Amino acid sequence: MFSLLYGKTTFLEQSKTQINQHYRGVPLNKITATVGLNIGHIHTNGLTLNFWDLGGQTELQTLWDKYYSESHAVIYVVDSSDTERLEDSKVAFDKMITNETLSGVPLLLVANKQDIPESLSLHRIKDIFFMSDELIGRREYYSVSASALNGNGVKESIEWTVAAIQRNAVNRPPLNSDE
Ligand SMILES: Nc1nc2c(ncn2[C@@H]2O[C@H](COP(=O)(O)OP(=O)(O)OP(=O)(O)O)[C@@H](O)[C@H]2O)c(=O)[nH]1
Ligand SMILES: [Mg+2]
Repeated sequence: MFSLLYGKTTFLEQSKTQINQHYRGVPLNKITATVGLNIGHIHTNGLTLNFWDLGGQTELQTLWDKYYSESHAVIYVVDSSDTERLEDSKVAFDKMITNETLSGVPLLLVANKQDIPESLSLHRIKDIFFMSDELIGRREYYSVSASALNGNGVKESIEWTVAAIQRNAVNRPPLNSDE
C-alpha cells in the first residue's frame, strides 16, 4: 500500500476490524504517521493477505520498490480532499506503476476520505490517475470510492483485491505460509 498521509494505515486497520474475526482494532484517531513499515494480515476466502503498509513521506518513498517483486497486488490510497498534494501523489503513482518489477500486477486505486464534503469525486480521481493507458500498462485495475475512517468502500476494496490476486495467480503464484 502506497501514498502519502492519505489514510493507508487507517485503511488497513479498518480492513482488519471489518474482516478479521475477533480483531479488536486500535482507535483510528490514534494512528500516527508510519515511519518505515507497518505489517498487517487479513484472513479472508481461505487466504491470508500480507500487507506492507509503507510510510508515504517523500524520504520513505525510496523504500517502496524493495517490496515490488513480492507484491501480488497494489492498493494505492489517494486523499481525495487534498487537491494541493494530488500532483505529488500522481508523480509518485506514475513512478510506481511504470516500475518494471510491478508490471502486470493488479492495481486498486482507493479514492479515500470521501466523507469530507469537499473531496473530489471518484470520477475526477479516476480521470487524473487513470489518464494514460500507456502508463497503466497491461494489468487489471479498478477504483473504489472509500472512507477509511467510517469504513465505506473498504470491504469492496479487499474483495476486489482478493479476486484479482486469484485471477492473476498464474503470473504471480501465491506464497505458501511457510515461505
Ligand atoms: N476524514 C477522513 N480522515 C481520514 C481518512 N482516512 C485517514 N484519515 C486521517 O488522515 C490522517 C492520516 O491517516 P494515516 O492512516 O495515518 O495515513 P497514512 O497514509 O498511513 O500516512 P503515512 O503513514 O504518513 O504514509 C489521519 O489523521 C487519519 O485520521 C478518511 O477516510 N476520512
Ligand atoms: Mg501510515
